[in-house]
Amino acid sequence: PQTVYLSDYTPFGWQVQDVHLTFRLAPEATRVLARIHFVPNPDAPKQEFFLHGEDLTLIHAAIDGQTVSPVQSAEGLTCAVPDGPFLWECEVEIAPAKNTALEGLYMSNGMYCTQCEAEGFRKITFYPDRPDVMSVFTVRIEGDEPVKLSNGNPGKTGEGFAEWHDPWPKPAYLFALVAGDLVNHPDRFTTMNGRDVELNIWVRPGDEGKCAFGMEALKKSMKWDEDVYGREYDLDIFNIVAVDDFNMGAMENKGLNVFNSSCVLASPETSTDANFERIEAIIAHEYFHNWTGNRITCRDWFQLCLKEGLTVFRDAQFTADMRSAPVKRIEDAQMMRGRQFPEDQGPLAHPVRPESFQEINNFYTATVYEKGAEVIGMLKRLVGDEDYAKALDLYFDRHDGDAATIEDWLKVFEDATGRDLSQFKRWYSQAGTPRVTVTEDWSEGTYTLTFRQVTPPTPGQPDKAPQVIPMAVGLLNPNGDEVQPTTLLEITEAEQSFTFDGLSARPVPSLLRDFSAPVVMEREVSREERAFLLAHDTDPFNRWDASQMLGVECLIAMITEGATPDTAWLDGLERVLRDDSLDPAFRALMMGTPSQAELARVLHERGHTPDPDAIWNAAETLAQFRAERWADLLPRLAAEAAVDAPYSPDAEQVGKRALGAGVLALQTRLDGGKAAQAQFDSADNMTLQLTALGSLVRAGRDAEALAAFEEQWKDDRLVMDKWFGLQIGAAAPDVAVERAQALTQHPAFDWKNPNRFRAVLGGLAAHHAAFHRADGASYALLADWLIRLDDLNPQTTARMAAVFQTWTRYDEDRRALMRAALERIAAKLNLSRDTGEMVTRMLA
Ligand code: HT7
Ligand code: ZN
Repeated sequence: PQTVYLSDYTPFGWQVQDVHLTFRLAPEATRVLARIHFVPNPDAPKQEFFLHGEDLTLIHAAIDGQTVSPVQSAEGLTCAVPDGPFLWECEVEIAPAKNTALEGLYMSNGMYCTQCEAEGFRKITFYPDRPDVMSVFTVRIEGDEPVKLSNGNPGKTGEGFAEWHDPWPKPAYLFALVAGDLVNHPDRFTTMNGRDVELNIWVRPGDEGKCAFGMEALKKSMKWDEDVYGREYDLDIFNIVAVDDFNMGAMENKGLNVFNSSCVLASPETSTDANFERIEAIIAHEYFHNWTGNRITCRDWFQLCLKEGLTVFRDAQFTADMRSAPVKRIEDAQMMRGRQFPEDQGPLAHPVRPESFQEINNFYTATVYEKGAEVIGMLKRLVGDEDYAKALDLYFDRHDGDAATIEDWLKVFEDATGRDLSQFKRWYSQAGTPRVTVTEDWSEGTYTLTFRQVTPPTPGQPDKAPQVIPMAVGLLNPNGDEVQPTTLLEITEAEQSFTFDGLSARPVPSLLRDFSAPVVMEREVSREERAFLLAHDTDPFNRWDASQMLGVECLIAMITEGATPDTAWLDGLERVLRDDSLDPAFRALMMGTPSQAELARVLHERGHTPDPDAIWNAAETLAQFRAERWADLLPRLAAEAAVDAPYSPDAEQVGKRALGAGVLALQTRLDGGKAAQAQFDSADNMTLQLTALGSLVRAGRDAEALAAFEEQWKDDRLVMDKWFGLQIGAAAPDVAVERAQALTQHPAFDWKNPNRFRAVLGGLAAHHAAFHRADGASYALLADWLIRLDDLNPQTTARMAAVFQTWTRYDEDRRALMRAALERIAAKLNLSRDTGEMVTRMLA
C-alpha cells in the first residue's frame, strides 16, 4: 500500500465552482448524477486531471456536453480536459445496501445515510476528495422515503423529491445525505443576531421520547459558543439524525450532523448518567465543529488535530462550564493516562500532527484528539486567557473559509501575542510522552526546584529535543497552608532550575497542578509527603493525584513485595470521603483506584514485567480490605449519596449516584449482594439499575437479574449493548472469555453492528485480567473475530486491533501468544489497508 507524506502536499490543479448532485435512491442500484464546474487553479502546478472514485460503476461521463471515456483504476479516474474552465458531468451507480464498511452511502435499518470523513465521498461519485477542495453544493434527492435530508438550507420539495442548497463552501468530507422513515423532535433557536434557526433531531419511529435531552444540549451548545467564542450559527436549519450502524460517535456534516444513536438518544430509564454526560459532550463537540472544522477546515489530513484538538478543547471547556471544572479535568487526565499515554509509549506512537500514513482512518486517535486538545490547553496557559481570546478572534477573522494548517494556527498566536512559538511547535511534531524528573534544594529561605526532561524514542524518532512544558506549581508550608499560590513555570531546557525566596520553612511542592502538561512526573516522593498533599493541597487535581499515586504505590508494593495495604493512605482518604463540604462527584473520583491497565503501564514504566493475574489479585485484595476497613463509613456515604428527587442527569445528582456506585461496589463485598439486589429491584433509572446489576455480576449472584434485565430490555438495542458488555466487563477473569464466546452465539449478537461488536469483543479487550488470560484464549477469540470482520468493516476492525498495542510489555509467553494473534491477522487473505497498516506497525 501507498504511504502518503505531509511533505508531498501539492494543491489540486482545479478549483470547484459548484457541485450539483442528484440521487435516485434504490438500495441495490442508486444512481448519482454529478454536474461540477471546474476552473484551473492558478496556484497549483500543472497536473493530470484525476478524480478519486472507489467501488463506483461509471455509467456515463461528459465534459462540456461531450461524452468522454476516462481511464479508470481502483483509486479513481483520469481524463483529458480543456485548458480553461469546464463542466464535468457524470453518472454512477452504487449499491448502498451492500455497503457494510459504513463509509460513503450505506443503509442502516432501511435508512439511507452517509459517512464521508475522511475519504468516503469517493464512494459516492468521482470527485477530488480532499479537504482543501471546497465548493457550494446543491443536492436533489429522489425516492419514496418520507424524509430526505442533506446539508445547508431546504429548497424545493415535492412528490418523491427534495432539494437542498448549502451556501457555505465545504470539502466533500462534510457532505451528508439521509433518507428514510424518520420522525423529528423539533425546536427553535434564535441566534445572537436574531437568526431564527429550526432545529430537529430525527430518529426512527419509537425513539421520539429519547430526544429531549439532546435538544437541550444542542441549544446550550449554540448559546455557549456565542457567549464564550462569539461564534454564531450560519444556516436556517440544523438537523441531527440518529443512526444505529455507525463506526464512530458522530459526524459534524454541515447543517446535518449524523450521530451514532448511542451518542444522542437518552432517557432516564434507558441511559446512564455517563451516557447523558457523553451525549451532552458529543452534541457540543459536533456543533462546535461548525466553526472549528467546517468554516475553517484542514488543508490536508495531516492537519486533523487543527480541527479535532481544538474542538475537543472547546468541548472540554463547555463541559467544565456546564458541570464541575475539577471533575472534568481529572476525567481528562484519566483519559490521557489510560488511553493516550499507552499509545504514545508503544508501537503506535505518532506525533499530534503525523508526517505519514497509509490509511488516514487509523489516525483518529487519542494522540490527535486528546493530546491535540492538551497542546491547546498548554498554549492557553502560556499566553493567558486574554491573549488566547485575542488569538482565537484573529484565527476566525483571518482564516474563515480557509483550509488551514498548524503553521497558520501557530502564526495567529505569534501575531496576536508577539511570542515565538517555534519551540512550542515540537508538541506537534515530536511523538512520545516527556518524562520530567524533579530534584529540590533548600538553603536559608531559598527553595530551588530543578527539572530535567527527557522524551523517550518513538518509532522513527530516536532523538528528541526539549519541549516547552508549562509547569503549574504551588508551595505549601509544613502546616499545610499555601505559601506560594499556583505559578506557571515555563520549562524550555533539558535541565532548568527555578528558585523561590523568602520562605520561612522548607515547603512541600505541589507540582503539575491541574495536569498543566501531558507529561509523566518522575520524582521520589515519600508516602508522608503524598499523604500531606492528599490532606492539604488546594488544587483538586493534585489532591486526587496524591491519592492515586498512593494507591499505585500501595498496589505495586502488594504485587512486587507481597505487602499489605497501606492503612495510612486509606485513613487519609477516609478523612476526605467523610468531608461533606466536598462535592460528591469529587469524592466519588477520590474513591476510585487506578485501573489495572494503568497499573500495568506504570509497572512497565518502572522496569517491571506486569503480571495481569497478580495485578487482579492485588486489586481484589485491596478492594476487600477497603470494604472491611470502611464498614462504618459506607452506610454514611450511602445516605449522603441518596437522591431524594425525581431523576435528573444534572451534575449534583450525577455526583451523588457516582458516590453511591462506589459505595455499593464495596458494600456488595460485605453483604454478598443484598443491597445490590434491593437497588436492582427498586431502581427507576438505568444508572441505578446497571450499577446494581454490575455489582450482582461481580458477586456471582447474577443469573436471575441478568434474565430479568434481558426480558425487560430485549427490544431496546442500546440497553442490550449494555447487557452484553456488562456480563463481560464485570465477569471474573477466568470465565470472561467463555462468556464472550457464548454471547457471540446469542441470537441478538449482530456482529455487523459496530456498537454490538464493541460491546462484546471490545468489552473483553477492556477487561485487563481476562484479556491477558495466560492461555491466550482471549487473544485468539479476538483475532478470530477481527479476521472475520475485516472483510466487512475495515475501519472498526483496525481500530479494535489497536488493543494489542501493549503486547511487548508482557512476559515471554503472553508476548508469543499476542504476536501469534497479530501474525494470524496479518496473514489474512485480502487484509484491508486499514488493518494491515495497524498490525504492521504493531509488529515492527
Ligand atoms: N470528525 C468525525 C471523525 C470521523 C468519523 C465519525 C464517524 C464515523 C467515521 C468517522 N471518521 C472520522 C467525528 C468528530 O471528531 O467529531
Ligand atoms: Zn471532532
